[in-house]
Amino acid sequence: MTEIRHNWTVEEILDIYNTPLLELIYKAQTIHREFNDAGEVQVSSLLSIKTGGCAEDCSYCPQSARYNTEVDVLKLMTVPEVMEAADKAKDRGVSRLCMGAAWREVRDNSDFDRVLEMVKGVNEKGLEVCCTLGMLTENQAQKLADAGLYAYNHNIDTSEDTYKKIITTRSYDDRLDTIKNVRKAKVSVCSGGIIGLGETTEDRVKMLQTLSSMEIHPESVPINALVPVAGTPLENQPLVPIWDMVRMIATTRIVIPKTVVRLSAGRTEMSLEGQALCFAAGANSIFAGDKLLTTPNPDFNADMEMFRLLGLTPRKAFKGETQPVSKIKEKEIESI
Ligand code: SAM
Ligand code: DTB
Ligand code: SF4
Repeated sequence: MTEIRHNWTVEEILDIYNTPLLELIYKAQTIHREFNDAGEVQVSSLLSIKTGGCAEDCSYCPQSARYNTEVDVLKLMTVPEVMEAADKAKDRGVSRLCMGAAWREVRDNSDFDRVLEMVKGVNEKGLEVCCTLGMLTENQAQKLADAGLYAYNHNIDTSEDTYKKIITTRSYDDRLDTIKNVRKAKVSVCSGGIIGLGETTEDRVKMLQTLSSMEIHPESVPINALVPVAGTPLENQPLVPIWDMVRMIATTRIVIPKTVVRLSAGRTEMSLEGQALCFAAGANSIFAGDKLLTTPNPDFNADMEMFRLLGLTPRKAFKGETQPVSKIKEKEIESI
């Protein structure tokens, strides 16, 4: 039985990342099978409920108000609009709806009240509800939990050092504080990052070291390949080689064995064979639907055909990612 560790060192993780590729995939797949059902893939749908005009300066993001991109600034969607999108996602057999807002942080105003209504409505439809709304206080996290929020996405993106170069309007600690607030509210944590920002292998490994050293591992870890968007400071970044994506996914699987590893942004640039290698390396989730937040994603039917080819099946909602959050011992929460 492989032990779940919270004390991985950067050196150990670096050694894993640099293992000969086929051996790395074998190790990751072996660990994946020990902890998870390797034939099952969790499918989430993304919905941008508040698009563009964000106050932050994240260098990768087309939604920052500071960059001249083609993203239109839109107001917060209405509750009926969101309910319609949720019905569509449910009809497609998606188990989770992730609602994203281009906000620096949540404010206690009528927009937040509306988001709480959205969370309640989507939850009542039997879908797992996820939100990604920027920074949260403990109280806001609790309100979301009370409304029926299942998971909160808040990425740490890269290493602390590189974070400072990519974003100047908030700190790594701000990110970690929000994750703690989400934990305290007993909401499932989704936190990962982006590769292809110009970071080194060591930065990638340091990000995984931070995630794996959390007292309770994130229940899901999205690994995004940068989608370089015209108008952003990172528009000319070269595309991430598929081999880096495979290594990153395999390493995540090995150091955080029970988590749902999400093969996230960047799939439109990946071949089916490349994605198959990512699943072999332990990825067990995707975002499906023709759009991510503002950039394209593979066609939904093409993804279902990929599942058929690879013999993968979408996971049902509420199957329990790792440990149901409600069962996390009070003691563990208090010690965070
Ligand atoms: N504003 C909230 C926040 O920053 O947490 C939520 C939305 S934000 C768009 C969610 C995540 O999308 C970011 O943390 C980042 O990891 C990812 N992301 C944004 N732009 C991206 C891009 N061009 N390529 C890949 N991932 C991207
Ligand atoms: C995550 O890690 N990736 C998703 C989701 N969490 C919110 C977002 C990817 C965004 C890609 C750029 C865009 O479409 O705007
Ligand atoms: Fe705003 Fe989130 Fe984009 Fe940063 S990543 S600019 S916080 S929407």
